[in-house]
Amino acid sequence: MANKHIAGDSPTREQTLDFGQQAVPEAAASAPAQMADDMNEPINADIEGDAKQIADTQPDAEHYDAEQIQILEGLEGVRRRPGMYIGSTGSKGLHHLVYEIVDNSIDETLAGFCDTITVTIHPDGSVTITDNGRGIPVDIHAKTGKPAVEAALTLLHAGGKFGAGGYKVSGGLHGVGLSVVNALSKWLRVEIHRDGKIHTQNYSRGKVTSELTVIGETDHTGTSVTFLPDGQIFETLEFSTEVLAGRLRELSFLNSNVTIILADEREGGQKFTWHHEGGIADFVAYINKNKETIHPVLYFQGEQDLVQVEIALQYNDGYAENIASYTNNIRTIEGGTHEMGFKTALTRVMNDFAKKLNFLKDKNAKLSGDDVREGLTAVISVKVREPQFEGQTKTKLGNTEVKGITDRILAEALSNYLEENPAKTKMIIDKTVRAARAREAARKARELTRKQNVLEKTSLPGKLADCSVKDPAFSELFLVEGDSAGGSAKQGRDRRTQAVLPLRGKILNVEKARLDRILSSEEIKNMITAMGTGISEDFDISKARYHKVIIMTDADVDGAHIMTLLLTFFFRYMPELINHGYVYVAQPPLYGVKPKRNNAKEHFYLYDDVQLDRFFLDKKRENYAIQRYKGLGEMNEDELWETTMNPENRTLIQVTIDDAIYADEPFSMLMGDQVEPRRNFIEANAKYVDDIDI
Ligand code: 0RA
Repeated sequence: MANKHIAGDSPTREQTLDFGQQAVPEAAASAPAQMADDMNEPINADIEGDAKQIADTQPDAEHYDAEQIQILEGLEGVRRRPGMYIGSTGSKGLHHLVYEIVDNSIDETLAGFCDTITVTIHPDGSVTITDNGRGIPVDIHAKTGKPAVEAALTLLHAGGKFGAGGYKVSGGLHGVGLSVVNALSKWLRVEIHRDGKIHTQNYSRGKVTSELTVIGETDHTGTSVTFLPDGQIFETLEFSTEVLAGRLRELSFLNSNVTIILADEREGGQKFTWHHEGGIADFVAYINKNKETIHPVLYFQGEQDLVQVEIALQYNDGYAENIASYTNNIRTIEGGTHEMGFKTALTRVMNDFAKKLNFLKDKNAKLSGDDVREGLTAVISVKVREPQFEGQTKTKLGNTEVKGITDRILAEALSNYLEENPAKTKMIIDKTVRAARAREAARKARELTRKQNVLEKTSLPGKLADCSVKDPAFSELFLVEGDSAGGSAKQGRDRRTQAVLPLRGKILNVEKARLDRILSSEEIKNMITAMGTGISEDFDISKARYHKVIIMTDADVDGAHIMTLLLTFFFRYMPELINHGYVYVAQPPLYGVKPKRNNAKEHFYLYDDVQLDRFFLDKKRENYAIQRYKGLGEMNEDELWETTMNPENRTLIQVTIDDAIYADEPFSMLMGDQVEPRRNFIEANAKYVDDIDI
């Protein structure tokens, strides 16, 4: 499974089909996708805060590092280096501000004091987060002599509830969230209902602009924070309902006792309410909603040594594995000890039952981990007091004790369930045994392909027009829809660096076939051989013959379909190719525009209607000849080169996987059996298509 995640800002959602693609200028596109942003860099929040403390710790050259200087400088440091605290100053960082405040409210939920959180996007671009928790304390904080709320909002170290027990949610910022949001806001207003009174205070760019004041009486408790992100800091100030909804919905699944409301008060904005009594069991049902499932969602929970474990799982009749794990509500993309415990227990229990029920005739036969996870959708959510996050993107749980605890809790509960539900157990075990057989067949098929390649030595497919340079870093492979466009591409390309492989018609729908059948498809075999990487378990990124694989299809429904099929194939069987930033989508223009006057040499290529309208803002339409391209095949080789292939002019969209479980959604939706969601999705996303004929 695609389990890695490429950092960076949210993709421009307007661009073609939404798989989390990013339009990148060519210069940026040639660098490998940047992994791991620095938002998870540990910020040493345990330093008790002030200059004195740091001075006491004998600052040698090594310890007196940038982070400590940041804390000395306080919120000025946050404003100077915002990326260190919120990852980026683009769209992703902007939305992170909201999550920081919401995390504090969720802490109140986890502590048992808050059951409703409302996020409101106002027309002026500010956002309010309201909760009905205890309210941020307003009494004077002994150490600083300031009201606790003011300390929390103006001192970098003072935000969290350190030592207060409970499970801290904020993974990246260790409770400094409130002050960081304050530092990065043009203005911020906090309103606290507590001890029968309404208290309020205002700030600007991290500094107090009005003292804490009582403005009225109240009969309830809670906190409301309103802030306007600072235009001096952020490149974009526009909140996306879709992006916020994704995280808030996720939080409502992970915390079954809270109701989360998102109200977009901007023009045409919508209002959403999420409450999932079923928690992560509902989450699994949601992920599987477009799939044929073979039993109801199973939900297990347990606690040991203050580690709380919740697991929900359900098999569907497909072949993909979808496991999402969380620690203290933070998605652990890289997995870790909770996932390891889950997988170990699942494999062991399934093997026990397969043996006991005589499904494994051969005494030595065994189900592998992949076998028991085929078609499995699972969500694992653990709550840990002192989470240790490791790995490249600090999204891998490191606490060793969690492995055994998760293993024990799942093994016991799952065994009980299987014991008590023999009919369902038979269906599940039968599926895993069939997976094992198919995997064996696929292994043989792969071996055969490999042997054939070795035997045939000149193994590159005949349809491939290869490039002459051998360095993959400078080599590009165009996968082109249809033989006619493929012909033009072969003629028009830069033969030194650009290879072309035409693909005829529609490639096999990999969502509905297992690897052995997929490997019998000629188009797919050609592609794998041309790429050089191998596939699935044999995949080896270091063997990639091209560091850019560019899908070039028409901007119509057929083209979108072929593109989806190809992306699905990469996503399922070569996810590393996407994670390394090697996969791109070419953007052929929709219009060619030329001045009508004689001898006019210049011409312009425009990629959508918006660009066309902009082009004519200061020009007269009647002076220009506008050509609307219907497909790649309609362009001659020079046009195809100029508009779509020439690195100096072209626009490529880099394909990224922001989040595997959600990335999976459009794939199964488009490729799966149910027609209705597919049509809705295409209609919603393929805006540029005139003639939708689904
Ligand atoms: C510190 C201590 C307590 C609550 C909070 C902070 C708190 C912070 C935020 C931020 C948004 N909503 C919030 N709600 C609460 C505990 C106070 C007590 O013991 O009564």
